[in-house]
Amino acid sequence: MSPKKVDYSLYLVTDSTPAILGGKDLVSVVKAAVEGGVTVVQYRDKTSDTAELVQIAQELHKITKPAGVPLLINDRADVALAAGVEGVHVGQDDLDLKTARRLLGPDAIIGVTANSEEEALEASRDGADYLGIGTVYATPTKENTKSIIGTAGVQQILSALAAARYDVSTVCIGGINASNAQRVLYQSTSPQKKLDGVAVVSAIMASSNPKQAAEKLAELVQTHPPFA
Ligand code: TZP
Ligand code: MG
Repeated sequence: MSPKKVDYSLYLVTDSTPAILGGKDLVSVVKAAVEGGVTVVQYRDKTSDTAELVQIAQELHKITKPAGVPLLINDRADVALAAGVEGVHVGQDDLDLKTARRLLGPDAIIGVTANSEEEALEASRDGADYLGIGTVYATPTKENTKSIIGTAGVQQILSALAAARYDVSTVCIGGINASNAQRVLYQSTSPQKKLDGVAVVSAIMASSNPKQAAEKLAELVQTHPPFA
């Protein structure tokens, strides 16, 4: 699949749990984050029922769409379809990529979580638009993750994708914040293939000032030192 024109540089994954969101309102936080410069939003909500998911996705879409920011739904292609958003993000244990593609069509943005070279190569071969590579660093936001691969693991996956000549887009996720975002981008990049961006949950969703947090991260990812 040829790459779609999507800016993955600052990818926000939402979290509605009190531990992250605190007393804040999800829609207001996403609005602030979009104003601050996030380039993709993934609506990730493990507790709402289907009707609520569709309704909240539609609310979020009213914010993201005018800003030109793609909205993707975690796990649920049916919700993405019902809400009319741009795509879906699936993990290894979710709906398989080929089925998601059949449901959503060639123009949808479909991302897949990849923890290893094998998972990354398989998802790329099957037509993922982007890969969410991780977990980079251990994080309380998602405790039941598979192995922590560090930036060296991300780099190894990028090298394997380059060797196989896949031009799939890539972001990495897990424990990324303003103090390590540039280091993650720098250390993860392989000589043959660069990361397209970083994905964060708590660095924006748990912030008392999500707009400012997004602005800071956007500046960091856009100004990280250029490298070959
Ligand atoms: N997938 C791998 S780690 C993670 C997800 C959804 C959570 C990342 O959260 P944070 O707060 O950015 O570390
Ligand atoms: Mg999932």
